[in-house]
Amino acid sequence: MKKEVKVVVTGAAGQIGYSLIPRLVDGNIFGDRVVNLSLVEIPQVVSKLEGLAMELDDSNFPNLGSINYTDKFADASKDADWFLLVGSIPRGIVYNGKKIEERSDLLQINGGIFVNQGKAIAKHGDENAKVLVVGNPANTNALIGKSAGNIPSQTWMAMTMLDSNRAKSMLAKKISRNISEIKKMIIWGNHSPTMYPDFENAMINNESVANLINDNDWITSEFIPNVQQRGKAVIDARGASSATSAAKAALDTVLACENVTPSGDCFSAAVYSDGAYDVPEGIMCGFPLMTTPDGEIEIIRDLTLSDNARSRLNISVNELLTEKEAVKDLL
Ligand code: NAX
Repeated sequence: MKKEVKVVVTGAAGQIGYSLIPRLVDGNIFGDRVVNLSLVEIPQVVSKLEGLAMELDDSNFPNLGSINYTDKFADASKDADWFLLVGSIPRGIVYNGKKIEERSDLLQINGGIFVNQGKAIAKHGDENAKVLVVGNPANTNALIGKSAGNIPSQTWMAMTMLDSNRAKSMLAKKISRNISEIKKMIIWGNHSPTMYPDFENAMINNESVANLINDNDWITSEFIPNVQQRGKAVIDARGASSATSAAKAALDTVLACENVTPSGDCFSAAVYSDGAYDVPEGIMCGFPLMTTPDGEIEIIRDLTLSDNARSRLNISVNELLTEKEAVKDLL
């Protein structure tokens, strides 16, 4: 294993970035390795990163290596091991004189950004680089980025860990168990309100969580919709989208990829579909994943989906196919 790790974070001056970046260098994610940070922002904002760099220095993190900040993604990408692509243009802002309200406009604008980032990662990133897309629409942004470069040894993912963490929290509260006991909490499909949080494969000590709950009404009328709509609920309550929990989920994803997955567990992220579970090839879909002893990220293929789960997954897959169609000129 390398003694140093280089991590690129885009959207570094945003609210997720502020919670995420210090925790990348606190020793909990990369252990003893020195963490070199390459922080990326748009030109209008990049100077603010000087303040963040000052705060990182002042925090006395023993594992903090170099800090660079730039508005040039390709420069930031050189030999990077990890890319946390948080930055994207949110819905509702005025961009090039037009208010961005439609999901299709959002897909196009962010898609253009992810084409360039995908090319730069393929050209300049480490050949085994891992890429986690957080910026929405995360699955389709990741598909665009991966398609632009397409280096098979680099791993592209879109984040669904926050949805998985939210689901675990709701299940643990319902059955008064500690959250750490819940294993195999899989999010299938798109990171959107069509996602399917799979309560049927979730386990506690080899017991099915679904059996322990034994309350189908709660599952269908509270658990599934509340996981699917949790992002909106946080926005309604806080007046801003999830930030510290999103940062924690990004860190949890990195940690899951950096460590061999314990037997009997898996982690959630969207990866490129190769036809597993009959999901059409060529979309970024949420699957159950494991990290192998040689550091590969693989889909766990031996789980069972009930008819109900399958029909919910199909809805999300169809949404991903529609999104793919909307950006086909970028692929
Ligand atoms: P903020 O608006 O606070 O920050 C985003 C930052 O990205 C801004 O500083 C902006 O200047 C920068 N940026 C935009 N385009 C960029 C580019 N091309 N290169 C570099 N930087 C760029 O948003 P924040 O709350 O931090 O959220 C960031 C993204 O995460 C949003 O797209 C949001 O929708 C998404 N989320 C995804 C989640 C997930 O589970 N996948 C959950 C949380 C969050 O909603």
